[in-house]
Amino acid sequence: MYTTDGLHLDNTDALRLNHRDALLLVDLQRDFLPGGALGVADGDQVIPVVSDLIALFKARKRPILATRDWHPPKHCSFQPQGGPWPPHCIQQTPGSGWAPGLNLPPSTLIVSKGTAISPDAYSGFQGTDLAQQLSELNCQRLFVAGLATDYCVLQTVLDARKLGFEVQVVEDAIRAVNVNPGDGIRALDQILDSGAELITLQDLIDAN
Ligand code: VGL
Ligand code: ZN
Repeated sequence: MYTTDGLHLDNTDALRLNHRDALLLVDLQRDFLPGGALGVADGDQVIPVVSDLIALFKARKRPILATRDWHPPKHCSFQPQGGPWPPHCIQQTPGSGWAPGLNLPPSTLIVSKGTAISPDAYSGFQGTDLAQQLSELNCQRLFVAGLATDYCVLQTVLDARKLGFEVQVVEDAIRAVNVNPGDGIRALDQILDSGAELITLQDLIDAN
């Protein structure tokens, strides 16, 4: 749709899905849901929103990629090893499994991170072939959703911007850990400062 001056594209056109778009889901795992080893408050509330995102990208035959935290039992980020976090997302345990209700299509490209004892990896790009996979798919713009806003979503978005991707973060499909009050808000500021944009599921539905 054109604006009244007939010159500028509005958000509706900007958010219309095209052949260079991909959906990037971040760490939608049991341990990051309420009751999990590293539960994010209201983390479960993103699942229905993400399900709608998955349906949209699947219908448009656009790639869906999902990162997962995939730690060995004595990972350096765990408190017994001197790290900041309770043990979480240990490989092959229920806590590292996908969130209940998350219906990833069989074609989803899964990217495991933090798989060695050290270092830790908040960004889905760190120590993985995510950038290479996206380049093979000829992706130029990423729609990002998942957990947690102030750690893995933030660092994944910042790396994506450094690598030159356009990034749209679906604000109602992310939640923050908020170890310190305000961390989630500050993460949104950093996301915007990086040149990424915040949208809602509804924005995307309206444009498509
Ligand atoms: C995460 C803390 C530790 C995340 C992963 O997915 O945001 N946070 N490991
Ligand atoms: Zn972790």
